Amino acid sequence: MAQFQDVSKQSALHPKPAGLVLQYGTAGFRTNAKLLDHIMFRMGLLATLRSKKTNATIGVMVTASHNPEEDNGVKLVDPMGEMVTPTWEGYATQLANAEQEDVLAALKEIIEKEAINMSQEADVFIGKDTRSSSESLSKAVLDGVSALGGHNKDYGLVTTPQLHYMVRCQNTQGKYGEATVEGYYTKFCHAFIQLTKNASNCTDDQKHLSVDGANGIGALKVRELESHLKKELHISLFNDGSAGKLNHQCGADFVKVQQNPPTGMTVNSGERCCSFDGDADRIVYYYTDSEGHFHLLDGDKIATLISTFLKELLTQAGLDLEIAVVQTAYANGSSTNYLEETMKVIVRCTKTGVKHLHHAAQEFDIGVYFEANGHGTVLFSEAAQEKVQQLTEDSSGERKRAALLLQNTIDVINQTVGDAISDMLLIEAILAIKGMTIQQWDAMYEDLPSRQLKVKVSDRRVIDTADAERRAVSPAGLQEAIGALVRKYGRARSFVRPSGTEDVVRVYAEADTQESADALAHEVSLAVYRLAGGVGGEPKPLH
Ligand code: 16G
Ligand code: MG
Repeated sequence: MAQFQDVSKQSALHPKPAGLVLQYGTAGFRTNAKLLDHIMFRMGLLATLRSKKTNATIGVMVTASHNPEEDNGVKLVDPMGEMVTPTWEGYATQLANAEQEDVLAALKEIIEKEAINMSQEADVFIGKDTRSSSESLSKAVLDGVSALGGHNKDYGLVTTPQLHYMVRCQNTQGKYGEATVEGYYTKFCHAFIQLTKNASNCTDDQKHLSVDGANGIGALKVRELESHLKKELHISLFNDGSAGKLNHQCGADFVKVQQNPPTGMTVNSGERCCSFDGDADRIVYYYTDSEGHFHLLDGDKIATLISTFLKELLTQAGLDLEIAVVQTAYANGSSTNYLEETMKVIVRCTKTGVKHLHHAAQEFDIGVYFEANGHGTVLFSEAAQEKVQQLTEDSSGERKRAALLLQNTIDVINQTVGDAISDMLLIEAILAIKGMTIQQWDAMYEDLPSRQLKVKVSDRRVIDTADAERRAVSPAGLQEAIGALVRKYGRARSFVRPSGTEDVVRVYAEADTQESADALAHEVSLAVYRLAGGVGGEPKPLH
């Protein structure tokens, strides 16, 4: 077929470095940008096949999120705006690793296995972050799409969640919103303004928020967003990309891991601040108190605020809907305890990675999911959304008010994936409606001090975990060693897991004091080093 000749010709222009092996991991492919040209081309091919297979628009996002500027990456987005399925992740890895002369065979194998009708039309949406390498890498994706005769729409610079949103809008014939950047702002800002209308005694001071844009795409998009907010939110934007380097000592990942404010930002005592990550799918909040202490409000605190708000609204609306919070092993023990014991909501724990949380959240009427690192959103089942909609029509008084608030809350949330912009609008609306300060929000529960470290080992796959990564089942003796160390400290917990994005083993520890959490993390790191084949001379845990 002529189609395949084009693939061969184009593929030769995007050669694979011989012997290079990469894996479609938790967040797609991610590595140094110089190694990714052939991957991008091939993901253009694969997205086109996926589109033919599903008879729907597929998304391809070029970004390496919070990684350094030199890296890049790519992720496929399925028709409803969710992560691509595990089977296709497998195809992505196979196609990416086929040697140059085997690309066509690898492609045909997928076509055959999936019984793809090649005369079916294909549509692919493409987006990219602000990295200097993103421009040419996204062109390579476009080459892949056109080599198989697919149509494309290039959104250019967008956040990852914006691209997910576009894909969903397109495949639901506008039911979810309009598949344009303007449509995105219109939908979310309209819902935000409807929500904050109810916050009559919110002062101008309370409407102020400092945002750290991580010198990335989120900063550009916050600028665009501002004009749609009608002064309901006053944003001071820092790390807007004009001077600093992407993700360098700033952004949500830096703030969460270092437990410090970003550089490049003025953090006035008591003021509400937040940080986005490099592709704006994560957000964390923080402030410093009058003594200069830093207070982080991470994904766990965000999930707690949102689920409390939703639960109150459900009670006021008299709606009997099941609400659950989905977390990972990284969730602070205090948050889990508070949610279960005080809030009385169902709590589920899944493996790290958005797709696992998303999947678990789909099992409830309302599933609030957040990773401690600030990635998260809320999913509402079709039935739940219909019940809320019905109630806005059938009720009056307090019940109607609650139903309307619920409906606007549904509309301010990007249900496709965690979204820093949409999460920020939701959090700001909740604080305004409840007349709550960031200090009051922070005081809902007190985090247990925690520490995260990473250890280099010769092969991190020797670590195998169970029970949503909370227990190490191999290598032999490691879990026992962790257990013995944990017992030395008060209210302590620790687990280890191989990273899905870096060649390291991650260590997490929490305990009743920072000193204990630090000591425990250090001791567990040494145990990993000893039992799992640590490398690099003197065992030195890396931050
Ligand atoms: C990726 C995941 C994130 C997870 C992180 C863990 C997605 C979209 N992103 O960034 O959810 O927390 O990996 O990284 O799934 P790690 O395996 O290196 O600890
Ligand atoms: Mg990200």
